[in-house]
Amino acid sequence: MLCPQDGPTRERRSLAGLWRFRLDAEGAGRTEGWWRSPLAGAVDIPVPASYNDIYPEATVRDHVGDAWYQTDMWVPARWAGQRIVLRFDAATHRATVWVDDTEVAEHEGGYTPFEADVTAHVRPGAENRVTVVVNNELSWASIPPGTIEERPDGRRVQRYLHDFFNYAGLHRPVWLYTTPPAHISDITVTTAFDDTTGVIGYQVDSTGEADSLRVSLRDASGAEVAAASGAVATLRVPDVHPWAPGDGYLYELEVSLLSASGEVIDGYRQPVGVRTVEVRGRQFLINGTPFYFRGFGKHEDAAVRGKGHDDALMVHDFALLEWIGANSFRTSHYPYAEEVLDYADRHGVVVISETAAVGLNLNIGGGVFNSGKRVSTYSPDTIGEDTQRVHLQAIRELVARDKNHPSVVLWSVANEPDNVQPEARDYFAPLAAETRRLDPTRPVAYANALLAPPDQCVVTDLFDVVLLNRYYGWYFGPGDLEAAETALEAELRQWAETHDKPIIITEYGADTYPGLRSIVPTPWTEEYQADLLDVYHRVFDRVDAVVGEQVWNFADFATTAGVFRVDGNKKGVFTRDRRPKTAAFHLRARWRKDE
Ligand code: GCB
Repeated sequence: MLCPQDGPTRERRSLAGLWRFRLDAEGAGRTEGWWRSPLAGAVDIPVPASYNDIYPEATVRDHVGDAWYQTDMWVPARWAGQRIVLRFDAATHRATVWVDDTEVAEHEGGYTPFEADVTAHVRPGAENRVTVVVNNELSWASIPPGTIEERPDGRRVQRYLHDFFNYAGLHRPVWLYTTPPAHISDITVTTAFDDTTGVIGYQVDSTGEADSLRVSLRDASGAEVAAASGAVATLRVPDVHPWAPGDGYLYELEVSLLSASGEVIDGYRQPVGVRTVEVRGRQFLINGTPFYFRGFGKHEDAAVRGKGHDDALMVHDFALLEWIGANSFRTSHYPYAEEVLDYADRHGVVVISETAAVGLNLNIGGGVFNSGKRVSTYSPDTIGEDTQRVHLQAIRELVARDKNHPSVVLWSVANEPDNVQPEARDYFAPLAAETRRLDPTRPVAYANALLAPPDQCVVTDLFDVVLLNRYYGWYFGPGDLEAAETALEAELRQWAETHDKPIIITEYGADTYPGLRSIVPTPWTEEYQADLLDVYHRVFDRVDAVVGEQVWNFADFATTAGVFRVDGNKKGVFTRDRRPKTAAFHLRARWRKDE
């Protein structure tokens, strides 16, 4: 799916700003037709942002149900004759959109874009009303899943099995943009090497009347290095400059749709990073060279804006990643804004791109395990066919959006699902197969929680890489780092012996209250977090199959209140406002030791 872009044949308008907003806990708006007129009793709401923390009422923060957004947009008169598209980069978790009185789009899934051709519904040279109802309810048929508890006093409370706050709203930019009626609708690029020559395959999909198609590949200085014609072809670039970790070198593929007289009907510029990814035995290779992941699981999370995309925060986070010596991160636990992937592409940061399938596990809630007997996760009334159908669609939309990003080297189809029950295999086999069918160029994995030793997990063989989230010394044996070291090493060796696959530790860490200090090992102190990371690192360095370490978490983040949480999850190496804890300096010393 192509991003909106400005260019000689295309123009885009951001609809960012203050919109009208009204909560609708009773769901009255759909029956009363609130899209038909200016929203009564509306307040201002910023877009993009989560709405939850903008106003100081618990009824806003904890709202469950529909929330209405509305704005008026001017469509330039010069756009007459163009194809006009309304695009939402994200509406969490589902939305219905109207232009004036007409419904133009409906979308399920809170972290991938959707759009509608609104040419027939807008009036160029006039003001048009856009109304969006965003719904934040989680169910067994949503990704992520959840349930709603009806309280005797009439309140509805959202319950979920994941450990981050259920922020909702229009989290990412909203665009109104044009393409010509005949236009380029999709581009798929694959890259390989033939010795030092880059081999770039492309496929262009287009819609409408055009005579031919031309592509030109330019290097970063703008010089043409290869050209071809036709919708599908291969380009060869001698002495190619590869995209590599730490070297975000990008070429640009300019695609032109031509009329019979050679006039450009539509043009699109697609950045291209030439790189390969391969899993060979217990190695993860980028451009044929073993790669070791250093970095974090992150969240899109900040004060006030919640999960709202913010360029200032994004650039700051990347600067902190560089400062600390990280070369990678995982988009835990949902696809991040595409701006983040563009940035990672341009700066050579490696990304594990994850779907929003988190909490598919009734035996664990956000890292905290149920005590006692295991319950059945997979059943017609819980994680079942409906969940799987929505999950498959989430994978399709993720791959469609991220397939051309060189920074993305691995798909993670889920975080910590139940991987022990036999039904897990029936649930995951089609997902792994579909991900590979959609993208044969990248390995596929899921992040595994400590529920099953390698011989009891029923899905590992379906995947290419073992991603492990481990909390020895925290949830298991809190305070006992000696026991943690022994147990971690024993388990990692068992994984390495049972499966001939690379292992990335995608989570390890400890909640840490900034400023709490202690001489003796004491959970929640800054020293304990730093010591725990040091212990894990000693073990990683002793086990060859470990090809990566991603600390949980980059920064403290908001989550559901509970006795395990002090004003959010505090496993950040940085605080929520991005100040370093002691552990940050330990990581920097390790990750930048060769500089
Ligand atoms: C996990 C989850 C993550 C939690 C983390 C924790 O295993 O994957 O979402 O936030 O543990 O801190 O408990």
